[in-house]
Amino acid sequence: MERTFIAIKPDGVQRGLVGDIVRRFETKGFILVGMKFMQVSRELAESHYAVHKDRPFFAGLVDFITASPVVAMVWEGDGVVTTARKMIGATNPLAAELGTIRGDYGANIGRNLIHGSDAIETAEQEIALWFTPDELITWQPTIMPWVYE
Ligand code: IDP
Ligand code: MG
Repeated sequence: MERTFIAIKPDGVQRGLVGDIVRRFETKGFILVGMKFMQVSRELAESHYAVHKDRPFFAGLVDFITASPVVAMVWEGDGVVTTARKMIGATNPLAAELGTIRGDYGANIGRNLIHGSDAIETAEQEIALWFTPDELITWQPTIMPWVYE
């Protein structure tokens, strides 16, 4: 089934939003297949955000992501990549719809709380960058028939 990479950024952890953010994905019906609390190295941060390496905010972004621990996760479900992005909201929290994670809790583009893969191919690359295969668990929640027809 489709998987996506989600990370609660240092601001989300520092602000005590881990439980709320995880709850949103759980109650939506997505399946958690990997999760770790970790300090991000500069090397990992620079690889993860390599696509933005020439942007003016890149250095600040790497400093921010490595400043304090993050919660890295992999979630699974039909359409999870696109739906997770909808749940996360627009990059700038001031433009993000209320009801989204960034729309509800964010007030600044440089402190937007959460990362989510932007496409299935990107998700596969990011999952491979952040997790080893043995850190991902394929399992079937017993509630599945009540969430998926
Ligand atoms: P996304 O996280 O919604 O996919 P991207 O455009 O891929 O947004 O940017 C990656 C991350 O870089 C953003 O989530 C945000 O943390 C940071 N970022 C993007 N644009 C800016 C900016 O103009 N100033 C500061 N940080 C930015
Ligand atoms: Mg992006």
